[in-house]
Amino acid sequence: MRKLRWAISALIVGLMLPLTTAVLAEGALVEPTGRVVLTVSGKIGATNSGDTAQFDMEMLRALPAQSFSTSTLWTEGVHEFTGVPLAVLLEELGISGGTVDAWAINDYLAEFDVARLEPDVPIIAYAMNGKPMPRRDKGPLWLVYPYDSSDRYRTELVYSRSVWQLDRLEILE
Ligand SMILES: Nc1nc2c(c(=O)[nH]1)N[C@H]1C(S)=C(S)[C@@H](COP(=O)(O)O)O[C@H]1N2
Ligand SMILES: [Mo]
Repeated sequence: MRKLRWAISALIVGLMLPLTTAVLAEGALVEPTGRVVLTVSGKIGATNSGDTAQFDMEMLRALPAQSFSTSTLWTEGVHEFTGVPLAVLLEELGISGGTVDAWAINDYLAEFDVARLEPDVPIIAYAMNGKPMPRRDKGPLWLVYPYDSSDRYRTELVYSRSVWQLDRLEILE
């Protein structure tokens, strides 16, 4: 009985661990130690650098990850993409509504309505086939949808939101 209870507690803790991420330490965002790949600004509830939240790869990898395999308009064949769902990252920062502007290195911009985001889609992909993506292959961060899984992911709007070389998110009202 003791053992069973211990096993159940261990199971519960095990299930909860992925929810309490290593990124938020006691409600405060940890600081990046590696190269900053993503900066979130605007109406955010957690910061680690002035008014912004900065992420290095390690911090992104510490968040709950999602993977799927799909072809894309911009790559050959089917590849596995891994990343943190945009909705998950926003939730970590205490963002539950408003608009998100996603900016690329070249100042390309796409807009998202937070309330209409799916929980797992799109992902901020940081790996393709388990490997980091260099800039020339649309990395290091690329907003990717599972295009092959449904025709609702094969629309011009979704394509236009597939921001590669993503480096900034701005949270607006
Ligand atoms: N960084 C970045 N991502 C981007 C774009 C861009 O110009 N820069 N174009 C978007 C748009 S509007 C579409 S339809 C698709 C396809 O762009 P393409 O016409 O260059 O293939 O990528 C999207 N992601
Ligand atoms: Mo487009």
